[in-house]
Amino acid sequence: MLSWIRKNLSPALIFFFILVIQTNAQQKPNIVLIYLDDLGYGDVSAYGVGTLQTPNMDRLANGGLRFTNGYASSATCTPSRYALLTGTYPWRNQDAKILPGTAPLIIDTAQMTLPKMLKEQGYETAVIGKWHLGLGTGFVDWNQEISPSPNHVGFDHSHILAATQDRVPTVYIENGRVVNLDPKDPIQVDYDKNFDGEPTAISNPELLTMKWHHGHNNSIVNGIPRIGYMKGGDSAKWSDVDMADHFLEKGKAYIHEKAKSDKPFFLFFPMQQPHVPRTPHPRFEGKSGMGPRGDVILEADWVIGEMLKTLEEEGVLENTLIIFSSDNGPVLNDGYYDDAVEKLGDHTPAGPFRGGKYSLYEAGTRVPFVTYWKGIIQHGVSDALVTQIDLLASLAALVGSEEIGPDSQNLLEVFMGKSQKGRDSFVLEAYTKTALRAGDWVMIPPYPGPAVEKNVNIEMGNSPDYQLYNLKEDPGQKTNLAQSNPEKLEEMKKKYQEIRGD
Ligand code: NG6
Ligand code: CA
Repeated sequence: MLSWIRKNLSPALIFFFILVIQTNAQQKPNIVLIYLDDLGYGDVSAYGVGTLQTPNMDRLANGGLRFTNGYASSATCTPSRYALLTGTYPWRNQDAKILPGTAPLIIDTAQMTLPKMLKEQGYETAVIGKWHLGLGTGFVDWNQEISPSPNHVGFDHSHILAATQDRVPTVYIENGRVVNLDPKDPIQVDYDKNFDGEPTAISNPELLTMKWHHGHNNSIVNGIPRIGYMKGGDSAKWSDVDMADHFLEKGKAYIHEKAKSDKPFFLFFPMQQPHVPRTPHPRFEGKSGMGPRGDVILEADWVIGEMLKTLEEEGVLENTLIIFSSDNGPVLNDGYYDDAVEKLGDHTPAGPFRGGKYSLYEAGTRVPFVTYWKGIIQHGVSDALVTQIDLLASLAALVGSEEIGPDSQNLLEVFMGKSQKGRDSFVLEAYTKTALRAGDWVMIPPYPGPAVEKNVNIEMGNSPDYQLYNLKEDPGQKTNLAQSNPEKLEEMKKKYQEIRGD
């Protein structure tokens, strides 16, 4: 046989065959991206700052690589998700801001995305959870197939909530179709005006089981007042307290099915906790002693544990890279009276950082960030500067693609724990304002607006003056060095302008 091969095939051809055999043998890992909503740096006990205990998040953080300088691109949801999936700074896209439930899809269907890149490399792809990147192209008819949807930007399968748990429509959408919709009770959604005769939090406060604090006084669903007006679609409405179980069941079913496939899979699992309204299943009610915010974090932690168990049961945990992070920093009162402030106790959701969700200060964007791959990534802590924007180029490098995305950097070696050399710099975004992190420094340009957003009680980072902080010496951003270190300030201003290009 061997001599036949030598006689009849050229050495080049033999080399080619060996290569083909080798490439097939190197199986690409599954990738599971667990992405929480408003979870703070200090909400994960492995980060060692808060008092809430999150054993399953810790299992990832302590068994994998825990980043202390890991950033969401933004201090709010939509822009962070946009950057994560496209590898593009969200401030390059004016539409990448908190979207209503009726907003059109803000990812161009021609644009490269993380799931598209993985699909090109042989992956099966799915998103199960919160979307909040818009749907359709303009007016959406929720009673027909909604297009474009996640299925048009790289996901083979999608089972989502359109925007946020506090925004209508309060229904699940699978592959562009509202689930359990009765055609005789069509859904209508409007963000400007109510439908005649429909109760709202203002007209019928007696129907409320949760009180609104600011915003959130439009349609009432399951006793909870929402943002936006909705009529019809009763049979399709989700149950808030069952949402965690619902997405878990869908996530588990996906893993069970795809673990048997010979293709690798990518599961984007964006969870709704601890975003408002915080509606823990009764199993978790009162469990944290911190009110619903703490309870839903424990619920999310349990869900993550169940997802890990499912990967183990299927025997694929060793061949699965898990990435765990959050879309922005923490907020306590985000529009409902739910005891988040009153029952916080000693817990510190923002960790050692200043600000929170919506803020240019660190707690807005510095989030829990973990890479975990059993048997491959050695456990440890990395202080390298990494951002979610870098996942596109880095995962591309992992699976043999050359896609990079405009602003994404290939930090694969860093994510795998083989290098400590992260990014040099990064322009973070908060509520359409931006600031520069470079090395140990951060520079926040002057912005008008209140220093503290009263409703949420968060320092926004607005100031008439330039702000400059050395985060290594002063992680809490207490001492503004703009006056005392003018050279550094100039250097940072220059770099910021270079990146922003304006
Ligand atoms: C704000 C909401 C807040 C939350 C946020 C989006 C009000 C007053 N506040 O406009 O409750 O829904 O949008 O959060 O309506 S995010 O995490 O999806 O960006
Ligand atoms: Ca969020």
